[in-house]
Amino acid sequence: MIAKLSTPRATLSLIVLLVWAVMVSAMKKEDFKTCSQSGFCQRNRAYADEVLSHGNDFYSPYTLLQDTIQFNQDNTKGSHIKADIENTDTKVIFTLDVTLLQDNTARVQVNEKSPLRPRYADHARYTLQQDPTAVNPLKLDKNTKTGAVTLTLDDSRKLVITSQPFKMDFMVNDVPIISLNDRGFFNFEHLRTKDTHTPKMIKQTNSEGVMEEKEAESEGSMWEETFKTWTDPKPNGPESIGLDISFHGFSHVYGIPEHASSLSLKETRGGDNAYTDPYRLYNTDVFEYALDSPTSLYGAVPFMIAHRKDISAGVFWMNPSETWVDITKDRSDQKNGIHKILDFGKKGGDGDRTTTQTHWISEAGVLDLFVFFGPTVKDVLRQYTGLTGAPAMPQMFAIGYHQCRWNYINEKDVLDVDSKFDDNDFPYDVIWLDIEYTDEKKYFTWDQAKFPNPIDMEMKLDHKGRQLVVIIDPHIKRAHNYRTCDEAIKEKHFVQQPSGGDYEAWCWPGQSSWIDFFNPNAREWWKKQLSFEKFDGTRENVHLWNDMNEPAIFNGPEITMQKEMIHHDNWEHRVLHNLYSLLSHGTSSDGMRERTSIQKRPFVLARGFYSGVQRYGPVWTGDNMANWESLTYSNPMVLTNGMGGVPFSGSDIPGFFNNPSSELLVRWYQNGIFHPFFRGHAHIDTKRREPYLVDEPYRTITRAAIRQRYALLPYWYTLFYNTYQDGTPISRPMFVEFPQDENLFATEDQFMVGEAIMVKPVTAEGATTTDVYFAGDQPWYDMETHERTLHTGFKTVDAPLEKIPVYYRGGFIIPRRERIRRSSSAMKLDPFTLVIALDRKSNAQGTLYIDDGETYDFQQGSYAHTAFNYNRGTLSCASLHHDLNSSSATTFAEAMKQLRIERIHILGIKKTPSRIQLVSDNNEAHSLAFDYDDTKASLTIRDPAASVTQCGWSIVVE
Ligand code: NBV
Repeated sequence: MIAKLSTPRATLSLIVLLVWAVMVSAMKKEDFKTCSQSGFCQRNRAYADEVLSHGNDFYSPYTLLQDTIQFNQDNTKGSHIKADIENTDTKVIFTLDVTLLQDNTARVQVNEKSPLRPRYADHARYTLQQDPTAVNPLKLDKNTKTGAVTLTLDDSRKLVITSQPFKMDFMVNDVPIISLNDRGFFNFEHLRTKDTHTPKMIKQTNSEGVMEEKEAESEGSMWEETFKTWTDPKPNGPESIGLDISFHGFSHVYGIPEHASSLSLKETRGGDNAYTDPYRLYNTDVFEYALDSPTSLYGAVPFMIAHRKDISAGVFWMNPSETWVDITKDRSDQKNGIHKILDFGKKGGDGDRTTTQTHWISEAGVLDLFVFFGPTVKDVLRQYTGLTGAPAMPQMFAIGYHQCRWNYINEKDVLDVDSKFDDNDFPYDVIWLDIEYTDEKKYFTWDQAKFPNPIDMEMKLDHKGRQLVVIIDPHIKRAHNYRTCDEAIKEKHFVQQPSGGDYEAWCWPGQSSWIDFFNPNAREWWKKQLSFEKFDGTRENVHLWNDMNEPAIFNGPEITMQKEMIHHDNWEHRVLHNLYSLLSHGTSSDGMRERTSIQKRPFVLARGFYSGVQRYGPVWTGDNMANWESLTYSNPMVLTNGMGGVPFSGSDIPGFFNNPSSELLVRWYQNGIFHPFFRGHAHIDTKRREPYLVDEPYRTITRAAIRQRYALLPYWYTLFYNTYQDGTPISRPMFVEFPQDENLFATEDQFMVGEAIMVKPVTAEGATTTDVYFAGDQPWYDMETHERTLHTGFKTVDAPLEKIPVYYRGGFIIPRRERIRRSSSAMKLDPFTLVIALDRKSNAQGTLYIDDGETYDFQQGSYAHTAFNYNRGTLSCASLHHDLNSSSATTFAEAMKQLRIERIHILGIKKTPSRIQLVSDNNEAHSLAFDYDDTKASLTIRDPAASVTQCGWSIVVE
């Protein structure tokens, strides 16, 4: 590498890289805070310990003041229950505001009534898609004796607010499923000044046996905090919020990405195989991140789902400051008497007796919590994405294969790689440029020597229907005569230091400043930078990648921004850290959409993320390693993203750092084709590893895997449309489809893609067999051989290198496109193959969604959404269009009517049919050719030529 870097500029790059590498390669877990090193986390854990040490004698000091309770009913705006809460120890008053929202959701907000200065409460404006719609309770009761307030949502759901001590129970059929402050950990640190603060003292016996009083350890971190060489001045003193949330009768909780941890979250304070630290949510760039760890990573979504056989529920702790979540499991919770009421004895086993207790701790802001009643996992995800926004519908190319590397070095390199995909018959859609394409990491510029004619290069790609993604990071090089920097300085678009002046620190370009995405002017300006006029050398087939947006800062504490830095409106970085990622991503995504007169659905990949990210684009699991463990963890990580309302994600294939073996490369591709975001990527120091470079037989096997992804694009696209409508993850945990099967509640090495496909990726080196769990009581069909399995439970199946254990689920119809093409755009008019995987009663159903694959016309009705139904030997279809007779629907269906079914496989059909006929809508019938394979009980109907956009026909198998 050194030999190639001969110019002064290249030398600077090398120095930056080396400095960074030296700094971070020494970096281990000890370079990131543990809870005990994070003052507010330590204080809240200590508070919880103290509460627990008092056992049943403890009473939370927070009391709802009964005479302040107000019920503001408004038939248009819904109703609010408002009341004051007093901390009876400190006499500080807080405001409580409880609202019931549409779709079985409740919101609980607590703020200080008269804070010394406002606390940051403006997060909802960025996090939520729009103001939630409040509704009125069916009934409101106030118990005059106890002061308890009961809000009745409907026949089965209630919310009970207890006043002394303050507690809230969310009840289903009169049994609490979720409780707040059940254990009394609620702790709202009011704003104060150092002069008026009375430190907490503890009594201790000194070495001479004399009792003395000294300041509690927790006092040490209130006004200033040091970590390694960093001192956080904490000008506002303590301002954290802690609350316990119990999930009664639930032994499994999921979500709160991003961690390299298990799907079913682990305990963090004692218990089997427990972590010792809470799960942390604080966007950070952790070099060579550890697996099986609760340490924070690039993204933070404080949303958790609890699931048990009969019900699922969830909570969203809407707070963008640094947050920690402790999880413990109480295996003998009898407190609420729920075990007497619920019928646990039967099949549930011990799992159901467990209450998962969580403790949420945020550094600043206000308490703003949503509770989702479910009752299914899919309901909870719909309720959450109903608030934080529907996952964006991507362009079709976005779900094809992406080829990335740090870096394709020049135009020739890009075009060479592009043509080698064709020469080797590998389909792909997008090629990517990492940071080296720029002139000295000055974003929005090109290195003229390496990329003299980017537009030409892009046109050549476009000619083949392919796209280019370029990286743009949120740090801007401090350089003279660099327009972007000059303008940002002049117009004050950078984050500021507390003492005034632009914040400056060290990142890829050397000395840099960070765009303040909280400043509306900076956002508008940033969007303009993405326009064709400003971003020279880009055209319509160029898309975006926002890396390092945690934000990552080489010489910042924990590789990020000092918390005392100042954003627009004078807010400290501390109060909004995790939102920075969301705003940078969102602004780029808006800018990309606005740059064409006919708006296209933007494609922007980001690394840092926060709740609401699903509105803007995909994320990935960051800088993983090319090893088997990282491949294994890519599955719970992607599944957890889905459970966190972030359906569009994937991992770097086949591992970012280091060189993979050919076997690992193959297995990673075979796994990666079943993750929504499908991209190959590599660190600059690794050997070239485009999938066509690997030796035989690996090359052929990898090609087959990528082709399998392309064949299933119609199914994937339909799933993306489904998640756009209701937030259901695309690659989803098994239990989402089989919610009653407790064997699956912690399953993370096998998953569903949609409702109809089950994958058991092979993630072990040298494996030639694997154990697959066949769930439910319907048949499964091997995707490759079409062989049927009627087995229920575990079964060992052959899984030699060329085999991906993947199965169609009986009862479903899966649309495919089987013509081999070089990219998704070339498949646009290809006919479909339908796979009809029959259930035990010989029925099946499925859907297909089609639109133009790029614009927003689908929102005006230009799409076809077709339901296929195979019942008693007849296949028919019907439109699911929301406005079937609208002109946009009929025009689209007419224009696309040539999209036909060219083949049908019916799997699990017991005997050879005597005749198969296509009956058209005017009742004309003609016979269709077919083949029947009695060893596999599978039938193939040849070229029925039925339209997928215009129904009315039926295919009758006699
Ligand atoms: O831009 C360089 C890399 C990028 O390839 C990778 O995907 C990002 O996650 N980037 C991080 C910067 C530093 C990598 C060590």
